[in-house]
Amino acid sequence: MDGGFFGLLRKRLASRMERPMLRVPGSPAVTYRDMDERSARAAGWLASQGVDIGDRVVAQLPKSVESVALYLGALRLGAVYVPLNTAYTEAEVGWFVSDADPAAVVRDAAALTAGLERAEPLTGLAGRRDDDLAALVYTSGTTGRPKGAMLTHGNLASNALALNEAWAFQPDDVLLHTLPIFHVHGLMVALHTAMLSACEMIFLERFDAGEVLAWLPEATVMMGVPTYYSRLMALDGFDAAACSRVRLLVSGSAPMTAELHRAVAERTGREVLERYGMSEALMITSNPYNGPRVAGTVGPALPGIEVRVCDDDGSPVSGRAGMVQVRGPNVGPGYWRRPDATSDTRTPDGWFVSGDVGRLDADGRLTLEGRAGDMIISGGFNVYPSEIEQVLDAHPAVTESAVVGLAHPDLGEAVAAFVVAEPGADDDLDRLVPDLAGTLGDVARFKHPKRIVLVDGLPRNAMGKVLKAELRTRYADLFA
Ligand code: MLC
Repeated sequence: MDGGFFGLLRKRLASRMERPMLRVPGSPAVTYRDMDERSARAAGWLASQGVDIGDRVVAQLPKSVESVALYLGALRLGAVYVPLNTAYTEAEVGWFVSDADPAAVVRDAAALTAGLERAEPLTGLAGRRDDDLAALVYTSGTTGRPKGAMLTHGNLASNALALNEAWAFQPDDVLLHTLPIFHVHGLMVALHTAMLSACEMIFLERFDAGEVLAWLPEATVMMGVPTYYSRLMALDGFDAAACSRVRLLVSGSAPMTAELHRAVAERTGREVLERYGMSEALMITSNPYNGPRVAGTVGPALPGIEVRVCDDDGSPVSGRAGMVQVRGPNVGPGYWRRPDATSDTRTPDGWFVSGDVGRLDADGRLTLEGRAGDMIISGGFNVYPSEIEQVLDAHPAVTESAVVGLAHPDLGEAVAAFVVAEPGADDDLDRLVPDLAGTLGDVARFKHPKRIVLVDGLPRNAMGKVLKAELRTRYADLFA
């Protein structure tokens, strides 16, 4: 594949360059040709800073026309784009930068804008093959530091083509784009899929339910995490009239409850299409565009992708729960500079072990039933309990802590911490909770516990292991 994913975009867009691409409220419309020129400038700007083919470019930037241009410019130059959540703290960013070992770190939006204005455009495009790296997307793990999930040009291209077809994108579609673009959902699912058909995107910097509702009548497609839909449901105006042009509502990144699925359908006459994916393998399954979208399931594997469910000894099973495994052109080559972690997630016969527990029914539909580890998905962001527990446990007044995800009406799941104080700390208990919150200063705020509960002890099994399931049951209504 000449020119990698950017080359594919170029081919698909060749006859449609004058079409509008991004409509940012209050700014002039950006056409596909404008974006092509901006990406050439971005490539030139990066090259002028010494970025070469294969070099990493770390970006922690607000969502903007310029940050899209930087992403496309990096692809065009053959560099490897490393997007970071804008909520990450200095300490977190410092760690990502040391791991990604980049040739450029772009965090200053004003400097980026000024750089693009000055830069000499680099109009060519680097020769990239399917297996050349295009991006690193950081994900944490149950233990240890975050890992960079590597994605190749072939991964991006195959997945964008599969989704573009499966979801029937047409040039006259208008995508309401309100997701952040530092994760695969907003960047690779939404942006790529729409770009392949030269669609227009209403490009909002962040999700605000009222603003989204105001734009919805102009959109034909929206993508979001379940929290977006539950927040829209809280507004009376979210109804069939607001969705009169909408042909597709997609949900992903976190499980949507069957109840919310039904409520949206009743209110809008549109059945949300739920799909399943992850940074390491992009999109894996999708409910059908034509055909029944079953609430609570994530549908069959996308075309060209295989999904199986295996029991503990690795044998495929059907109709009962097991570990979800994936094979196909969507699966990335592993974790950046972490061959150990890569091989831990591969079976001997080359399947990617997702870490999710699910069940396949006779016609190949997947239903997710939980995760093997205790990862929390809060409002579509992953939070790893061990990261928070380590910080809490380091506090001198804390004997031990356990962090779990509990049902939350807005975020789906929210982070809760259960803390056992040191015996001598009794006098300071009133101060302990705010003090603990303060010690999390180096951790992005979305990961902070929404509640810290002081308890006398943690429930344990006979082996001494903390029973998180029991905490989840006992405190199920904490956020109700
Ligand atoms: C924000 N906050 C969160 C949070 N988002 N807390 C817990 N979980 C979250 N997801 C906190 C902030 O830290 C802050 O806390 C307060 O909420 C207000 O911040 P905000 O930025 O104004 O919040 P808001 O705009 O309401 O954001 C909520 C949200 C956002 C749901 C709109 O989180 C969001 O856009 N989520 C989408 C995530 C996403 O794109 N995931 C894709 C992953 S890709 P304080 O304490 O400072 O006041 C993937 C693969 C796949 O998973 O298959 O898609």
